[in-house]
Amino acid sequence: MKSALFLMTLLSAGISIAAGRQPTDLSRPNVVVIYGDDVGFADIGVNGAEMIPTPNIDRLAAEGINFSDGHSSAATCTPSRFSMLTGIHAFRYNARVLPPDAPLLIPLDKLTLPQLFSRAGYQTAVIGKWHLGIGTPGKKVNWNGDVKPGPIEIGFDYSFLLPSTNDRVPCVFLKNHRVLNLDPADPLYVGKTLADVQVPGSTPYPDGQTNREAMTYYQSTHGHDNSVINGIGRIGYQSGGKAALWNDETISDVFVDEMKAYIADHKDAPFFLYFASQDVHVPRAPNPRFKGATKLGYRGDAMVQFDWTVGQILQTLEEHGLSENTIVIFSSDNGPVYDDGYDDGTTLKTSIGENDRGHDASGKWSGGKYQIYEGGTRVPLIIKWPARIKPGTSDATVNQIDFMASFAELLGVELDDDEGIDSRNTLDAFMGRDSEGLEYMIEEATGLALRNGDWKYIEPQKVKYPKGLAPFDATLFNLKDDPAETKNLADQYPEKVEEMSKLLEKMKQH
Ligand code: NG6
Ligand code: CA
Repeated sequence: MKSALFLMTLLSAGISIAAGRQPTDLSRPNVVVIYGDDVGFADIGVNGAEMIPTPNIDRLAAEGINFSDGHSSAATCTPSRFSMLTGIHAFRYNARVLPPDAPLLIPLDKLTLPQLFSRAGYQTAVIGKWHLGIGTPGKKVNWNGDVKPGPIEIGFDYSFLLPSTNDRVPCVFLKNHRVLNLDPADPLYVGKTLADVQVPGSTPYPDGQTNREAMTYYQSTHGHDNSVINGIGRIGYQSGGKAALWNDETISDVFVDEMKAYIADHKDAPFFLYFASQDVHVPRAPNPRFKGATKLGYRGDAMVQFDWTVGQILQTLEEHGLSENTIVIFSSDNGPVYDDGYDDGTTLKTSIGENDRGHDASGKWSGGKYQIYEGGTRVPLIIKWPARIKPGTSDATVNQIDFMASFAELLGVELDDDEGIDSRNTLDAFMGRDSEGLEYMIEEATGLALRNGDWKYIEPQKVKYPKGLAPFDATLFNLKDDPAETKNLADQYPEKVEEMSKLLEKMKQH
């Protein structure tokens, strides 16, 4: 950051705040990132879902740009969120899906997206699922005191969190540094084993490994058999904190109420809101008012709940007269999964095509969550900004990791060489002015792949592919003719394999 520019940015932002920002200040639009969890490319009507009505998301798409080749940085949650918030590939930090009591993963000395917005004079907030760890490595977090470092320390001015995932303990909300509604007489403990949370004066929840009958909501199909809370088995153990427990069926309502309050309080100054829904991650427990909204049971109904959430956000912006000059981004952290460890009726039936009772959540793309196939990272990506963006569709290759450099460009903030090192300025593509987007793009799952237009090179994998390819084969697909990634062209185009594998190695080094 060049200091003169920094100062200028601060000054101009300060002036516009002091004067009461006009909603027409196009240099400082509000930004709301609506982030879904495990929402697949074709879980939304506008991308082909026929069995799940998503009228609000479809309206958002009609009023913005719907990207056909938009990507999360990785095929699981923690890595994608890490990359979106830092502009750094997760594999550089060995970022994997975090356990419940993991320390903060984002280094405190790295520029983050909220810090970037702060530099430009914004107020920033995160509401929703975090899953990036909280606390200092090697030190146990005291859930009964100040729970940190976390989102506040990496740059958010306000945070209201589901700290890990909805299938991991602790099953409580965290407002800034404190557990919400915690009764000091019933302290909260979190750990890996039951012994960790067997603390005098505190009562652990039933252990699913010895009390499967406690899982009354639905049973787990794999894992999810530690503490059973609200009749649902979780990953990790918890004791105490009973008054602070969330109700799985009202988590979305709580986040929506938080969003409404936040926007009402911050409507007069530019804000960046990262709204991270837990929908449609397991355990899917949509509010009973959505029951039967689809024929697909919990997963489909949770998706309808998420669409309702999106509608609430759009309506709140409208009510405050903020629609015109707010950038709304809708996307997801990774592709879809059907059975992800609970017996909620969602099943993958490969025998009838890769789908759940007729609903193919990744559309024509193969695979989904965890996988290096396109379905793993090619997710819904919609960007709406009525004041500046002409509605339409785009086939440009774009990635969430590039939000940092692109917003830096938009806001006139200069990044230092060591900030957001993997983030590229693709603002023109995000705004619909460039129909190509990225020439090369890394996709991350258990291994890496490199995209170059329709070409996709997948480096030799350590894990077995679901589709019968040998784990150590390099593969090359052409997505134009073969979107489902079934025909390995590596032998036919050895020079393309050579070119792309070399480039991928180089990009890994940075
Ligand atoms: C896995 C969980 C899965 C989900 C995933 C993380 C089991 C058997 N599976 O370990 O249910 O929680 O982690 O999902 O426990 S993510 O969207 O947060 O990356
Ligand atoms: Ca996810």
